[in-house]
Amino acid sequence: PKEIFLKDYKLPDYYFDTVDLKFSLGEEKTYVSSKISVIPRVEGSSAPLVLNGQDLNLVSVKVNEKELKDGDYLLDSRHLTLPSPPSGVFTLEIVTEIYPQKNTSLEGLYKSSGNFCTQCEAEGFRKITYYQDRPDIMARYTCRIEADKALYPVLLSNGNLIEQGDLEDGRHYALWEDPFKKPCYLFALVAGKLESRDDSFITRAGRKVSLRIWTPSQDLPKTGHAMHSLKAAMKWDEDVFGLEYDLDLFNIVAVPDFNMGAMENKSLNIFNSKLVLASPETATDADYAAILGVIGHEYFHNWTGNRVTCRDWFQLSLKEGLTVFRDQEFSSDMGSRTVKRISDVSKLRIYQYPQDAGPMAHPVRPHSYIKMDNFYTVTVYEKGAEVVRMYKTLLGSQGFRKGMDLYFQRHDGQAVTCEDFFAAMRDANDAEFSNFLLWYSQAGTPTVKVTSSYNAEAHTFSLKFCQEVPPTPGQPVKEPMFIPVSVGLLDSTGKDMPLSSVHHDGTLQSIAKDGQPVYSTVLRVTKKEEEFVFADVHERPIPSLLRGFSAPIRLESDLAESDLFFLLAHDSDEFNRWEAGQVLARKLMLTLVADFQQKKPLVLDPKFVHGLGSILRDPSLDKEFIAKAITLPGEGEIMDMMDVADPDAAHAVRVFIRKQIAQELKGDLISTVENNRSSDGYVFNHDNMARRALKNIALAYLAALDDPECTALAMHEYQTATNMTEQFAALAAIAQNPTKTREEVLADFYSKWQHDFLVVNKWFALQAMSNIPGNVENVRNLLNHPAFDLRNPNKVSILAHWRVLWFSCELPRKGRFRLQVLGRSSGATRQDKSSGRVPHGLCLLKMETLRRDEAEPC
Ligand code: BAL
Ligand code: ZN
Repeated sequence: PKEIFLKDYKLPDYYFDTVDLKFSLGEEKTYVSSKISVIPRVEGSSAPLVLNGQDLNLVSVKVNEKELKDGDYLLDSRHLTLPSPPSGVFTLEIVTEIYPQKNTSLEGLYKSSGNFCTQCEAEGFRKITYYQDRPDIMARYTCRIEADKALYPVLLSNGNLIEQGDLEDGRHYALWEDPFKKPCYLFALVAGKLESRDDSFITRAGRKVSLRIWTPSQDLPKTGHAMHSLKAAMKWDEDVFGLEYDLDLFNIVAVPDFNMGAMENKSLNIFNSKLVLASPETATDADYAAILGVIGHEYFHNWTGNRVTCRDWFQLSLKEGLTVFRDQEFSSDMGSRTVKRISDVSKLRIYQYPQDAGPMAHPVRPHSYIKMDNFYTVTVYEKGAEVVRMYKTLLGSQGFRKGMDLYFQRHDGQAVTCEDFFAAMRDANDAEFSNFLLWYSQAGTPTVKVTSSYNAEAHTFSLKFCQEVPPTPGQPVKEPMFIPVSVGLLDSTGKDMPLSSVHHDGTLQSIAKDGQPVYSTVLRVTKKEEEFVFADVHERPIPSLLRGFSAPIRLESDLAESDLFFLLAHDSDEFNRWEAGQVLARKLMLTLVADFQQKKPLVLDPKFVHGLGSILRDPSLDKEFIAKAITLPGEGEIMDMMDVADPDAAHAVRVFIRKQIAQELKGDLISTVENNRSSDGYVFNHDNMARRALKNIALAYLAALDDPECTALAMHEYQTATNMTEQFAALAAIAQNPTKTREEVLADFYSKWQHDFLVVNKWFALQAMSNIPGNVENVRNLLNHPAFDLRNPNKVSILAHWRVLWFSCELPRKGRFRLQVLGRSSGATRQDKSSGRVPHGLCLLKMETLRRDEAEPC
């Protein structure tokens, strides 16, 4: 395969207007006929028409109803070329034979647990028929499906069902018509034994939309939350963006074998079952939240991705970054905005920052690719969402909405670029964005150093910024970026000061709006070095910088420890309260790492424990926020900050701090567990989730003590739990320590849930991530467990938690490591977007980071 470059993009020579597909599904083979009306882009053109195709058996080709003979076309393993098509509009008819039963790639048409289903993004349609498989070919489709009626009673495709009936030999058919133009990556077909949960939604214009979620019949009871999430998403998109659903039917199908989380095919979303099925007994709060977010995400694509799609795959973030931003906002509005932001920023730091700093660093809009599937990355998705968020930060909610409205007004029904989105935002607001587009083209996480000084005589407060964008592969030298930095200044009582004006670039700019005081402002940092001087500041303030994490950067400030404790206690920006605690914890952990390395005794700063204790006991705080605020940064984050990664030290220090906190706050933690039990049934809402989150983190801390009282408490919680969130948290607490109880409870959990593969997957994941001594052998044994299947991507990615990496995997930036092959699969598959890599052919690797005194890596 050859490398494809963004700079080489060319408009297609031919457009497709209508596409009529016919599938005759069989047990041995499937016939696919397509009838396409082809329109040359330039009238009179006779350029060759090159169609993509892969793993297809060509049966026939007709042009204007005349069958072509060998020699009239060229065929190789990847293309069908018509060297001299007729000039003007013509009809192309192609018949191919394909073998879905043998298709283990989970791309194109394949069988999943006895049902036919498709996955066409990014380039799977070429495994169905010969086609111009590129997103800027948008056409109107019909799809006729014929299949055995007993085996495949349900036949689904995009759009509206316009005809169905019986055929000879026990077969039947369904004819679907999609009135909206779409690229072929949004085509979908499902055929199988499925049943649906039916509901409906009345749009704000009063139209009734039928909603159906399809699963095997035994799973139907677990689709209630997915349906609730879909209706909430439809309402939210109307309320927040004025976007209404555009057909009378919306189908979701859940399948167990699926490469990604879910797929936004027009009106026929296909989901990995784990993101649809939930019941209180079998799914955790995290599962419920993931379902809400992903159902929302796929639904939101109907406008951001389907109605307006990408010109080419380099523009992937145009739809994915924007749609992730939209699903983040949706989840924020359904729960706690601060907690959602903390989770999203943590994810960015844990997964995307290492990618941006490693050998796989690439811009939000890559410049080239070899296989597009490898670019469904955390950079395109999560950093892409941060780029969209920055537009909103700069323009405000109303300005952002104006930009979105203009984007749809200009581009509905088109395949467009990131520049088109930028232009809509700029033009709708008459905004001056200078170098903002660099966020799409420059890889690497900018580091911004901030120094502050107060002039008591002049009553001014200065913030000096110095930015550095690190070199990344292929991009040794970078331009300064456009960085929105949201700032507030706290007075000595912890209140936000009113901000009146700021000196910048030789001018005094007013901050106050319409005579009203403003307590937070967004500074536009655009140069390598830049100073902003606030006027009328009557006492030395404590600055709260990068409020709400207003840009995806690494911020290094000169705030003293006492300033951070002050922000932790008082900042009105809750995200920054959490952030101050994390910065303090990171500093503390790094100091202890140095002590550990120098074999000094470890001593925990009592101020830190006191700070956590006050948060834990503060009844005015949201419980989920408390749970986040008392969670320590991960070992990976600490290693990322070390010159030479020392995993033993990072691990030992984190274990030490957890144990110390548990010892010092034992009474508070026990009462936190006891006071946050509930005898009511499971409810998925913020208050209940927050209560469970706080109880579960308290239990996890207590388990670090490994004493009989805490083990008994965890056992009690395990035995009395009425929902998976609490049962699993108790199991995880018990499983922290390598005891006999651990083995017994793990065995008990498996025997209870062995019939439910989604719960068994959790059981695998818990053990895969464990830090108990000898866990390598344990995971090796799990690979041979009867419930583990290397061909199922869900199961493989579960063991991937255990630092099992992928062929094209991220490697740590620092330190030395040893890789060991634990297992292989030949089928192509890919990991979901949250974890990044997308290989073809899997290999389970175990990565061990070597201590400095260990032998050379193999
Ligand atoms: N388009 C691929 C799946 C998703 O991001 O929605
Ligand atoms: Zn998406």
